[in-house]
Amino acid sequence: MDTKVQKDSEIRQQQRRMANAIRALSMDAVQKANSGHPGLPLGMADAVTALFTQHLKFDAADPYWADRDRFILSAGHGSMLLYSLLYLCGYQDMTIDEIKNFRQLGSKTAGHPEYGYAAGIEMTTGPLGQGIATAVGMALAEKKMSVDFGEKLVDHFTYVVAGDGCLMEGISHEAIDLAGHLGLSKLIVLFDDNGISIDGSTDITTSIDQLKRFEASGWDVSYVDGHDGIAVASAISRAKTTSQPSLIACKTIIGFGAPNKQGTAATHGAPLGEDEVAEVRKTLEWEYEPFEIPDDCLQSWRQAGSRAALQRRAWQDRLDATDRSTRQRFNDMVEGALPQSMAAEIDSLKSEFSESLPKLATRQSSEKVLDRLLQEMPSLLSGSADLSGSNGTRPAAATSITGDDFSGNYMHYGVREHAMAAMMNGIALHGGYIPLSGTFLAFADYNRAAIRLGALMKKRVVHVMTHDSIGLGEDGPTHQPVEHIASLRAIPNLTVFRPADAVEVAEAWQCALGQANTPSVMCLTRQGVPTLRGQHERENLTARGAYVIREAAGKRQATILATGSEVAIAIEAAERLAQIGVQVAVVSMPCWELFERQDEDYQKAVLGSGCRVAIEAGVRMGWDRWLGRRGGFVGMTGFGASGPAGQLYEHFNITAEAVRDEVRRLLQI
Ligand SMILES: Cc1ncc(C[n+]2csc(CCOP(=O)(O)OP(=O)(O)O)c2C)c(N)n1
Ligand SMILES: [Mg+2]
Repeated sequence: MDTKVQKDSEIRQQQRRMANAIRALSMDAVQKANSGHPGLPLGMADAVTALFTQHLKFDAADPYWADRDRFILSAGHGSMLLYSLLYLCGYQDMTIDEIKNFRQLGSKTAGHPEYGYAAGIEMTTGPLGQGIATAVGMALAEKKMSVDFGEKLVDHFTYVVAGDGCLMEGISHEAIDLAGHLGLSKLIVLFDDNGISIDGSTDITTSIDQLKRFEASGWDVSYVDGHDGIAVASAISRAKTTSQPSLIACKTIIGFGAPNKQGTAATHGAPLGEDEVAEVRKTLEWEYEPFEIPDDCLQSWRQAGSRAALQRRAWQDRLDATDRSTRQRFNDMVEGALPQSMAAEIDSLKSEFSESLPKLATRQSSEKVLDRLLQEMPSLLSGSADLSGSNGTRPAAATSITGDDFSGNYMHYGVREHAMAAMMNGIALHGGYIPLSGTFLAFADYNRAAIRLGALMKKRVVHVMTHDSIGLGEDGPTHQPVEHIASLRAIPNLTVFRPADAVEVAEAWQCALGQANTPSVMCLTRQGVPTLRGQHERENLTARGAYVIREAAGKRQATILATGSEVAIAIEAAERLAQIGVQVAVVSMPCWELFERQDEDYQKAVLGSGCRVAIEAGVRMGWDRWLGRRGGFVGMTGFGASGPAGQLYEHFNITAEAVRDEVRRLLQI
């Protein structure tokens, strides 16, 4: 044997043994938990061993190093692959006990990787397709950050492991199309090309040529034997040099090493069984006890985990040597700090609005607010899914990002709401930028999967959703949201804002940007609304969630609760009631979730003890909790219709008269 062949064979043996450590931990953990997915970790062990031991730039001792490569397990069901890697590489959070507690309550090793549970889990995955789309956002953030700060500070790759399922999901198409268009060359996807999903062979559901699909989207593509670590490593080496994002299809056998089950869907999502686990040990010549990793193998892995320690220190030196103001800006952006000037900007906008009393659509006042904020905050990254003008997310201060120039602060996401929302999560997860972007509220369901994940991961992302009711008029029922606000309010850890006027819009932006651990939805009107807050107040009243915007002249007999464009109608109703001697207060409720956080005394004082009527141009669902025992509701009970907005409000009886009559009915007067 010549020396090269001999060396290759030694490397192969060592890499296979390291990969087998992943296989053993994964199958043993799944077996012990008596649930989980061994197929993917067994199948992809060789490929990820090549990635983690030869390419991935990370230091297990400093898992949050800003310039680390990101690794996203888009196929989240294969979570034991990630947990094994983190343990083997020496991440402190991931102990062998955590591995033994796979899928148990309170462990860091949840069924699917959960962001925030352990360092090294870069995002929550499980809903297929989300990982790859989110990774595109991370790669975009990396690219922009490296343009803004230079490659000395920012120069890392984003790696993804995606399976057949992730690539079948429609969201993957939006994401790969945009990644190819922007030429995000530091995005590298390892496709676990095993031809198996839960129902069996993928032959039964697809005959697509993934390489051609990616190629047509502007990607560099290659195809390797996923069990040949050397081939995978060299494919990655090559992928790193291209000017396009890269797909490396790794042909693998699901459940590799399980002699009776490999290559079948039986290994996808069930324990292999004690007998088969014993057979795997024989096949792989892995003679160790469950959860036992021999010292030599563990040491090789730990070395891989600290491979980049010197690189990290050199990076730290470069950061330390950077001029003070750039360094400060870099650190602030990575930490997500807001400039101190933001509060003053919001205050001055509020004061201007209160003085000039504009009659603007809230999407327009939002545009004015964003114009100011984008100038003040280099960390804001705005955008829209092809509705820039409609959403008001592209004010004069915005400049577009293109494939040739990433210095701008505005992303044209194209008509890709699913991927846009996922990418926004990726931008927030990467750190550096605070993403905000828009579409119509009626299409919020397209974003919903990612909004939910963002809420679960506690990331600051602002979804601007305009045309927020029948008030949009002639575009008709397909475009008129009815149930959307209610359904968004149902998502935990999501704040849904529906500001009533320009002043509340400015306040809502301050609230949304001020919450580092919560995504927000900004529901904004297409139609003009009057400015109701004519008296400038420094306090951010929207931060209370709800407040009395018009007090009753005498003893309060009833309370009208309203949001957004219906607050003005509520005030009109209150005035009509006052004319007939009925004293009611009007409460503006721009954000239920923030109101929930107020103490009981405040809530009681705002809601009043008498009867209540709510008005919102949406469905009633959810409102009863604020209405108490005697409550009425004025809103929608079905889909909208096409017609001028004013006529629609009359047609659906969302009027001051309807509110007045409802109050009279409840008060029996
Ligand atoms: C959006 C979504 N739909 C369905 C599922 C349920 N599910 C989990 S894994 C899987 C099959 C995935 O196949 P593949 O990606 O090829 O994984 P492999 O079986 O090769 O490990 C399905 C349908 C999911 N997790 N997310
Ligand atoms: Mg598969």
